[in-house]
Amino acid sequence: MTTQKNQVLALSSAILLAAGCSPEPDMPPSSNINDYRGSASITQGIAKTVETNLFECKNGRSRVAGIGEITDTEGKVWTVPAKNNFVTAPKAVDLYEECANITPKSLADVNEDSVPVAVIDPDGEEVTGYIFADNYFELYINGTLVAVDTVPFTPFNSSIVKFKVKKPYIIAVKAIDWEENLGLGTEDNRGKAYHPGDGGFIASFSDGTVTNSDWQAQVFYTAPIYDLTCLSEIEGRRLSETCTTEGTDDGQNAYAAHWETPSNWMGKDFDSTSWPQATLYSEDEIGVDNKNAYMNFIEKFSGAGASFIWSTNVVLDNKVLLRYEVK
Ligand SMILES: [Ca+2]
Ligand SMILES: [Ca+2]
Ligand SMILES: [Ca+2]
Repeated sequence: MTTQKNQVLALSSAILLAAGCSPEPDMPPSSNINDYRGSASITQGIAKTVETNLFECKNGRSRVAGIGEITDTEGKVWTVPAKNNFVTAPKAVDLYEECANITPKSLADVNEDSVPVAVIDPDGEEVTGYIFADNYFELYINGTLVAVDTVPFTPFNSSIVKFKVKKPYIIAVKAIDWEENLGLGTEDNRGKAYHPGDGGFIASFSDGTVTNSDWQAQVFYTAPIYDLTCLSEIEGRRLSETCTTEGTDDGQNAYAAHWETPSNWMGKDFDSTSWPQATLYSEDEIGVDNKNAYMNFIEKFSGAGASFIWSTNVVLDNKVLLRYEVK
């Protein structure tokens, strides 16, 4: 095995040398920013911090949730990890939120009657929703922003929302996998300064709606990318499944791919037919078994038949928009 591998390495080194290339492992990314031909706008390196921290945990530890801006090669400015309404929007009621000392052991310890009802249709049905996001969500019903997550990054929390609406209606969610290294898609974690964190979103609603593969999920920000040739696009799907972050410590020079967000993406009339179906992820893949914000209410998540959803890459895709029509 080792001998075969050495032969292959020797052969590829010989080919690289013959082609005039260096086989050194620290060679720069094999694709240049100017060679990229996909539909994304590409940035490289760290963003300028424009908001140092959106959230202070008064009761424990939280990761710094900043906002950054970075300019692409055409002069367009991108907000990372994403534009959001955290400061101004109505906050969801916490099911579980350590920083606010809200730590019920189960739903029986939650006063669901105290949750305010967002009225979309006065003669509609009242619906209760249970939401867990890694890391942040904004929930729209028929284009109206009903509530946003109270914790942008960590600690992990969960939320309860209520709204009154008539069927059919559209649920639209902006989901953000937050980042410490703004513009680079990474965080200091697991002994690595540039660890790519993962995302994930799960919800169930009292009218029987659950997150599953019938939802649509489109990505608008992918990072870190170390070799732009790993990005591809097939029939509206923005793919990064062959992208790897293994074997690189050069996180400060990572590329990021950005796509423009349609202004009415959350609206009832928005045409999302080109968006891919959501990809499903297991609880093990998201890593929730040590998270009380999820496990204490699991009856309303996987126990209700809901699945974790995201776009095709739950690690590198950091801003994902979700849509689902409740018929
Ligand atoms: Ca959160
Ligand atoms: Ca990520
Ligand atoms: Ca995350």
